[in-house]
Amino acid sequence: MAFNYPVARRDESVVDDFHGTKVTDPYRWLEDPESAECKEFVEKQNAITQPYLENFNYREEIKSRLTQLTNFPRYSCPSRHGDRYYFYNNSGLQNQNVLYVQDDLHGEASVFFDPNELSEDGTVALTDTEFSEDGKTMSYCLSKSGSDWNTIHFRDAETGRDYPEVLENVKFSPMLWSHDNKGIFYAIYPEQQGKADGSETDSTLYQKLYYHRLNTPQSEDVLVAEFPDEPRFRIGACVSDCGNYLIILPAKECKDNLVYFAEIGSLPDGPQGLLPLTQIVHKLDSDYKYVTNVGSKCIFRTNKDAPNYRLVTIDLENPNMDQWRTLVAEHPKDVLDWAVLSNKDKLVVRYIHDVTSLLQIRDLATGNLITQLPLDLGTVYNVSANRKYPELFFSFSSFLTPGVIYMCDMSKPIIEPVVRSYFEKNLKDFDASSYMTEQVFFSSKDGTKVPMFIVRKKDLKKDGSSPCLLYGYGGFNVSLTPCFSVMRLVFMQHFDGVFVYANIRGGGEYGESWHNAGRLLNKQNGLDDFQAAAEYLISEGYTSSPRLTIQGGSNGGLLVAACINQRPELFGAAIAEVGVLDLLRFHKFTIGHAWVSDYGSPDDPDHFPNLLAISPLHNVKLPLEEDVPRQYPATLLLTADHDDRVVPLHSLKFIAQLQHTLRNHPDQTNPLLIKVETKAGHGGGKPTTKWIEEHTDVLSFIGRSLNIQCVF
Ligand code: X99
Repeated sequence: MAFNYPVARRDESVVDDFHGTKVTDPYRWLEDPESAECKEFVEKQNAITQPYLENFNYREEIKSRLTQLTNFPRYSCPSRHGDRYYFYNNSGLQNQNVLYVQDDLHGEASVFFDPNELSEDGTVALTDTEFSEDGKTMSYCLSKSGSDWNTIHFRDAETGRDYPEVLENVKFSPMLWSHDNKGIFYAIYPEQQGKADGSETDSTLYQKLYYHRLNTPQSEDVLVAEFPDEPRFRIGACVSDCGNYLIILPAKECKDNLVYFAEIGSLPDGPQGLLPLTQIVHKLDSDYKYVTNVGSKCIFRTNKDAPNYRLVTIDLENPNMDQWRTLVAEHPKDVLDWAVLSNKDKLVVRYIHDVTSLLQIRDLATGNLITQLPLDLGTVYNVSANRKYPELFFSFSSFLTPGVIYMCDMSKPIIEPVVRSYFEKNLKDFDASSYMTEQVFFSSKDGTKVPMFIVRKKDLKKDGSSPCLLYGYGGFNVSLTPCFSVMRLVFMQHFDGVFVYANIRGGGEYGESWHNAGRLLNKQNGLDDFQAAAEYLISEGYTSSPRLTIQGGSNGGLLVAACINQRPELFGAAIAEVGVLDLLRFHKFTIGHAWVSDYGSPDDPDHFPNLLAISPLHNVKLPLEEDVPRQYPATLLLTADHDDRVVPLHSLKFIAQLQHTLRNHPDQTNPLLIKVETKAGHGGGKPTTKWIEEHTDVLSFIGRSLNIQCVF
């Protein structure tokens, strides 16, 4: 099939000089999403991609099967505020989860907040809620079209009525009630010139922390903390469990933060201006998260001198580092992922152990282990705990388990999880018992053992004939732990496919050292791991190159795109979603400047050569080696017009470069396509209809490109 790709103008006059190396950027004009030329480019690309995706023979079957399998009720953990319990539910195909309220855990639940009423197409999402201490008021964030921009609103929990004020310019903000129930601390960015709906690319700088009094206009809000000398700081914060302290945790990049605190408990009328801050962590060299406190003694989770993380007690009245006390020491192998307080004095601690969750209950005073809860292999992905109440809820899921909510009574002498609800025990026409998950540890290029999950039919023929979907991320200390996905079930059942998660370096699966081994000048290690994962799957007969698809999003989109440049012959198809693909310009747009902790900075002469060597946009070349006909795998890029996390220009410039390089290459019969979704962003808040549509596209692309005979 010949593809008549749109011709994109190349402006060879745009040349940057990086430390003496000249780099041409011919598609700089694609960086302006408002220009007519850029809009026309997007339209023309969508116009060739859409028919390709729609003309797959099994598209309708795929879509109806995805819809059918998605249609089961899903719940969140309940949480108690005041005298009532709140939880989210999705009846199956609702675009957005609905927040319900009930008077007791067994009582009738009624709708408290239904985001589906906020828009016809489900593109307005409820992204965060916080209740005041007395449970009387809920503050909540709304975001439109998947943007990171939010507005904050307030609702009276008893009457269900909203307060009049709306807080604007909110992004990456905490939302923290003062314990007098009178208002919240939250963070804003300065008003932007021009558009500020998530379709713009302006750098996000100069965040400030404010205090807002309930039932007053935003214009009267009080500035409580700012760092004018540090424009890149994002101001994380917590109000301590006792209500006495505001703990401020500024971060410049995607790792490491400082710690400051201010006393707020003794301010009778709330903050009146900038709070006097006491700094207790002075260097940006480790992560610190507030867990809880007893008086002035605060417990933090940190990787300071503990790459697998530990819990440390810091006395705010005597905060010198030599006075810090370890409460729970670092485990030699398992990563202490988070800790929360439940029922006065019980710490609930999640560890990552060989990429699955362990859940432990520990004593607040000593840190000693009380019990480890029995769990299947999978992920504890959500917990609801409260220091004031004995109920603990947590949710569990895995590759073949849609979800389970457990409850524990933490006041009992023996703590045992009891199932509160299964999302679904029997998925329609899907026999989970004929599938299995195995974890293997393959050797990467440098001999490092890398874990990977392989999910497959028990009676898989290991003759290389199976389609395989290999997924990775590999960055930012993020761990890919088992989770449930209807798209992957459809791939396994109807494409006779194997689904794989590769836990490559750069992630957080084995703590800071695993992250460090795949970031900055080590970034290539993660790419090598992913390619070694593919080679393992092929050599063990799980699949073969023409049947193998690689997929990743965001940093994982970079992974996929870099891998097709480096090993085009190794993969049959590639799907790079919302990827970071221009590693010489990423830091100039929205929050991109925060990613230099993983990528390094193009402005740094030590990092520039590494970025140039990896950057997908700068490494597209004709795959001609040893006179063997070669081509790029069938490639689909996905992005969206309101993605203000990774702006769409990355994908636009990369597809232009791919098509330019390969359009006249006679061996390139595989398609090189992009789809730009509208009224959508980086992924958060995406309505169910759009997820189903997107997964239909992904499966149709794989099916059609790899010529898969689906079984329905
Ligand atoms: C970020 O860029 C972080 C963005 N972010 C915040 C939030 O800084 O989402 C923040 C503060 C408070 C609330 C919510 C947020 N991240 C997160 C990286 C990966 C991450 C990201 O999105 F570290 F996990 N990337 C996109 C990195 C490259 C591609």
